[in-house]
Amino acid sequence: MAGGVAGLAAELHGARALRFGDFVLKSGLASPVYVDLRVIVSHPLLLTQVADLLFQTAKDAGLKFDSVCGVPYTALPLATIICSTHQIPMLIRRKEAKDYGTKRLVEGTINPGETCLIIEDVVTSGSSVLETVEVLQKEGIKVTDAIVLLDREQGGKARLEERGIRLHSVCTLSEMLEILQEQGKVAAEMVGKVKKFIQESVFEPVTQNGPAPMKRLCKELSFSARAELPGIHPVAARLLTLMEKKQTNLCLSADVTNSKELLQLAASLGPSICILKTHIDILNDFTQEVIKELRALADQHEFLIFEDRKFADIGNTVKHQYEGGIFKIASWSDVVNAHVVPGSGVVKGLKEAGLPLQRGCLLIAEMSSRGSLATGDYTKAAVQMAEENSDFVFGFISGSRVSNRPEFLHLTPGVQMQAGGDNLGQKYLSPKEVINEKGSDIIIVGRGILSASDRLQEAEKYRKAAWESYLCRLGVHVSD
Ligand code: 5BU
Repeated sequence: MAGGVAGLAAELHGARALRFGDFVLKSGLASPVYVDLRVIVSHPLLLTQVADLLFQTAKDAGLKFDSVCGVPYTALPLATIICSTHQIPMLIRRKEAKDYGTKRLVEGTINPGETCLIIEDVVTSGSSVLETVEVLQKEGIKVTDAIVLLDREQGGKARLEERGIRLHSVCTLSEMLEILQEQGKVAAEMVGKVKKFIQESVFEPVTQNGPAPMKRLCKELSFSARAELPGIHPVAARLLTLMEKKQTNLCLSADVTNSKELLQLAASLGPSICILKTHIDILNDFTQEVIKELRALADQHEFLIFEDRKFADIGNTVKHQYEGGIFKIASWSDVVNAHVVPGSGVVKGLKEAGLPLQRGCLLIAEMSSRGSLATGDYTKAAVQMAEENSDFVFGFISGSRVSNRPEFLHLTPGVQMQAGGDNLGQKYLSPKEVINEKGSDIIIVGRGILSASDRLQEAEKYRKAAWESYLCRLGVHVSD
């Protein structure tokens, strides 16, 4: 096996599946190493070599299994080669259930009680393997072992073991490093840097009960530290500071149609929230007087007002819509948001009206609704537009952390204590999933709070859940 791994290390390095330098990972971590095994699909010999090594590792471990399932997507072709070469039935896990049609999450013949072996290309925290394991287990399939090509040694093995899954790796990142150093492909200094990085960025469970949220043993900045960042947008700084002071990262989506109810909500829930989000055009009895009172409550209880207007027209039109009309949004709303579909003109138009008033803007990078088209390259374009307009844009509406820059805030709608959705396309995640797993900063909650009999008590539940998830993310232990 050692010879195989040495050859493999050189091949992977040659194919740029392993790169060394300065990278920023999806999690926001700066990393001296970048592992992208997706590229191996362009190197058929290497692909076969990897598949052989994975199968050999399973054989060496004496594993018995009835089927093989690759974690989507890179491990899919690897599982295919293994299954085809050794005549083993394969299972395919769908990443998303189809919105229509059969709604199957696993393709292939499912025989409950049979054992399936998981194949993965690289494991960091173990989350992707766990997701696949959970889907298979729900179908009644036994999963006890997973084979991975490269273990990044950042806590995945231990986390999987906690959940009853043994992880067997063809190679660890440290072993790979040592081989590449011996082969003269990576300098000793870089090897040291990467080893230090591995040690400092281990994912570890931080609570004793239930599925453990992960703490990143790396620099995840606190809200108050982010408020002090050089060049931070003034609205972001104000928001981050009041969040830390009031210990809340809850935004109330005050979707009510009566102004008295809106003001009552602002008065009673004000101390629990960092932002009150309005849809001012759903009020049946709007007057500028309501706005005056709402502003006074915002100042009294120290929360920001965010008119969720979702501007989406050419710059000239949105500027009028923002500062004029009946609502005169720019005159009272600290924050507004915009779709990026018109291109950067939308931000430029809003900026002309908003900058002189020291307002801030969030770009809609992703939406919580089923079938949203704001994904992939569209989301990336939103991030780029924010970066290019950071004098006015200070963050995103998104389902997860879409930018690694700590000066940008992420606000996530579609949050309720129980996952699920409504019958008009809304999808819900829990506060913990949004803050801890998706890396967002602020949860936006509407009906989760508004439909409760005691709205204040419910708001406090959401505030605590989101705040504790934030503390978890920082690595602070939370005790009841
Ligand atoms: P809910 O009652 O918690 O489902 O309300 C969510 C609010 O957030 C509601 O006002 C929506 O208009 C708003 N929203 C959303 O749900 N999803 C999105 O992607 C965006 C806004 Br952008």
